[in-house]
Amino acid sequence: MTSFKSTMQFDPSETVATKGLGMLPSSAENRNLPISPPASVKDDAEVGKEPSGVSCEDWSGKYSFAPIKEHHVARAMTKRYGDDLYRTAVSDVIIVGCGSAGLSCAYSIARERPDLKVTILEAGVAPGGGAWLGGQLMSAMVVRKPADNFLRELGVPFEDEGDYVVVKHAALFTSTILSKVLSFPNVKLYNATAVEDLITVKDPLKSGNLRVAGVVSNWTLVTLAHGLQSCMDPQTITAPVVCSFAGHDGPFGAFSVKRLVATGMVDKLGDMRGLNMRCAEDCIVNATREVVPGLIVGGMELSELDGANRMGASFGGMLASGQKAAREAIKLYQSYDIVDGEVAGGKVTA
Ligand code: AHZ
Repeated sequence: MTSFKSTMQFDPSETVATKGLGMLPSSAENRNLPISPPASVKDDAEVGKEPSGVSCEDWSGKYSFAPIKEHHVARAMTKRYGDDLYRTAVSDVIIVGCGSAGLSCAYSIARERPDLKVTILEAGVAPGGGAWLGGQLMSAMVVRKPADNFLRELGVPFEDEGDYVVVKHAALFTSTILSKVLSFPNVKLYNATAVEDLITVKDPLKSGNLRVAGVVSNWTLVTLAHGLQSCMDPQTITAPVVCSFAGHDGPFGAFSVKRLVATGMVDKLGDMRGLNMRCAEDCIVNATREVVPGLIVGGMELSELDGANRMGASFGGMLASGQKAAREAIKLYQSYDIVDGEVAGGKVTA
């Protein structure tokens, strides 16, 4: 604790214990902390001066922001978050997990069907899953052909190595697709938000069957706090189609397929097999499908359901699995008669 300068007056007679705040400075030296501003500000008269009300991009020491009040910021965020929650409570497609497969799916649906409300839920603060790096914390991302076509479509540059291409940094792929996904007006991403359960209802298309009709979610911090306190009731988002790309097993991984087993909708998991780069990617892409009514599974989550091999640091299969899931999701959506955001039956074709 050397450089933190507080505007709080600190009473030297108060100890950390009496304050009850473990993070306050406690040494004698720190009790006489200087009051802001930082030493770099030369003129004390400037401190606390109200802004002129005019924004000015003058780099000669006169840069000044347009005025703001604290509640403007608070309301700018809460109003939009509230509006988003209200609007997406009934979505058209929900995507669970925002790694390379989930992002590829979101991009492909949002681009193809700008009229559909696509809602993504990502448990982590940073969307992107494992696709910020290649393998073993190395930068480059390997993508086997023909998934290079998708990179071309996104405008992600790569080096062509013959049967595969290499993006110089995985983060270049992830930041590019993420920026495109978030720019679509029909996409909402809730990050730091975990899917805690699936909504299951009677399937109007097949009597006696259950279908997945949405997700139950909570801010991830609240989900994790369940271990410490009693149950905290969650939120719901419904949609005629849910696509899950929660990755292979891990603290949060393979979430939806594990839940299918727990609820009896699927007998058991096949469990991801060892690495076989030669066949794993074709297998995941070709098997990406609706696994129970209303739920499409792709990416590495599917390997846990099907008992398929992993592929290691080769990403074409994730991109193409997301693309395939998008096609399946649009096909499914179009096949439904949807009333008030719910599947009421199959579409009657003339
Ligand atoms: O945080 C998770 C990650 O960002 C998120 N996620 C998992 N459970 C969730 C839940 N609610 C919300 N309950 C959840 N989000 O899902 C994302 C999964 O991303 P990923 O990169 O782990 O999976 P992917 O299938 O998109 O890509 C896998 C990449 C791999 S793993 C692998 C190997 O191990 O061999 N090879 C490749 C290419």
